Amino acid sequence: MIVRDLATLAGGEREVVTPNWTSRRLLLAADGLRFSLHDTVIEAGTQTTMWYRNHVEAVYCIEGEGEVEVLPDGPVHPLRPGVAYVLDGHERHVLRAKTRMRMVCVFDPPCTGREVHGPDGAYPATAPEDGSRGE
Ligand code: 9YT
Repeated sequence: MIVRDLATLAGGEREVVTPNWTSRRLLLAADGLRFSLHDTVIEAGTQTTMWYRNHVEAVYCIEGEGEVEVLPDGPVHPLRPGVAYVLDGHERHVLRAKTRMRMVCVFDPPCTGREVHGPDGAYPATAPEDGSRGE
């Protein structure tokens, strides 16, 4: 069994801070699972364009209000606590946070730890082909 407490992650290796969001990565590739689990805070008033070409991401809103728009032509889905979306088609999208939002995110394959978005909005492909655990 793995037990991890969000309260212990602040300021450590498992917390990634960007201007638009802060991701607390509860489970990573090094934990040996087929997914990673993140508790992500999105700053109020931000707009972030993303494109997870190398991952499937599921996002569950537990705090705040905003919207996600599928690019280039929509649709736009309102987000509030209780709403989940899954980018099972690797959709390019933009996330707009009306208020500070808190999202629980699951990535398959698992993130290795320090990922931030590249210029195309993607995280790099992480699946190690050398049998290592990705860290
Ligand atoms: C909702 C979303 O995709 N935010 C960007 C950060 C990402 N969820 C992460 O790495 O935790």
